[in-house]
Amino acid sequence: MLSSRSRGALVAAALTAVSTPALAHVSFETAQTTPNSTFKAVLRIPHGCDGQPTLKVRVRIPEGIVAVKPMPKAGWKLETTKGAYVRAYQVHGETVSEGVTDIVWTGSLDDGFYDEFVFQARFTDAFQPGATVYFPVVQECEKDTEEWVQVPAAGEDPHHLASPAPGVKIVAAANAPAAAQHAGTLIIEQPWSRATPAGAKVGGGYLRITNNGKEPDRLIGGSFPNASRIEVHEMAMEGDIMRMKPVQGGLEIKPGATVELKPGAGHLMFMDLKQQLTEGQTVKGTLVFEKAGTVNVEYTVRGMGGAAPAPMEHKH
Ligand SMILES: [Cu+2]
Repeated sequence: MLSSRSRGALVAAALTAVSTPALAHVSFETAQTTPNSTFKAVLRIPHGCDGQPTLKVRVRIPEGIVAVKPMPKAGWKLETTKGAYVRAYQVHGETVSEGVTDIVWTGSLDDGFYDEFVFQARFTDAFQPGATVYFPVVQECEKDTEEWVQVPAAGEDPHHLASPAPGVKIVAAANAPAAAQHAGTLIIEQPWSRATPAGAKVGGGYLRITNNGKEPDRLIGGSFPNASRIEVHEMAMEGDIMRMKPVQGGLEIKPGATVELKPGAGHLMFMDLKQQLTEGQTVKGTLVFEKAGTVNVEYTVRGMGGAAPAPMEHKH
């Protein structure tokens, strides 16, 4: 059955030479992720049903997507349905076999307005790079219902569908991340570094550290080949300027917390680098924690990218 909006879209397409139906579809702001990663899904609702306001937005969670947490939205009632998964999944070393299967937001969104509905979800390794995961979405309006549930057949262009389900494409991690490493109560994930320009004296180190213990631990240093030392840096405002500076007494990882060292935030600094870091390289180093002790890590060197913290502006 052709919904009223689809008929409207066909009329619109007939009237205008430049038809961009994809823009009018329900879609995700970011439409790709990697297996075994947590994804922030931002569902975009661009219009109501043929002029009517949207009163409900329902999202069906496909099998293989776990640890779903919708974000509450001011003015909207939020409900979830939970159920058993078809099979069990491993998430951070724990087995999960049930969780959210449906999310429903109830409120009102005028046809003339646009809004976004957010949830967090973990993509398990049930999906391989190249696959697209479709989330059926039903938009209920005063009289009509828009069902964004169509899934393209193999080889079919999803843009040709009238009401495609929004999808998220699975891509391989830029560089296959090393398996999570356990050190005492700490889990260390995805150490990486950035390629450095020729002659650069410093490099950055990034990773994620989770403390599953009951006591805080502190990252106090480490070693890196061809660097005279490692510093743990944080970003801090100095007047109007954001600068990096060494963290006094080491970086605390509180019990239950995950600390992400990343560009533009806290990071490791490899000082007095004597060798350039090149993309694709892996470099072995160590991290030293107050309680967990010395941990061997292997950094994957990624491309220089655009938004690196400016290491040349260092003040030491
Ligand atoms: Cu720094």
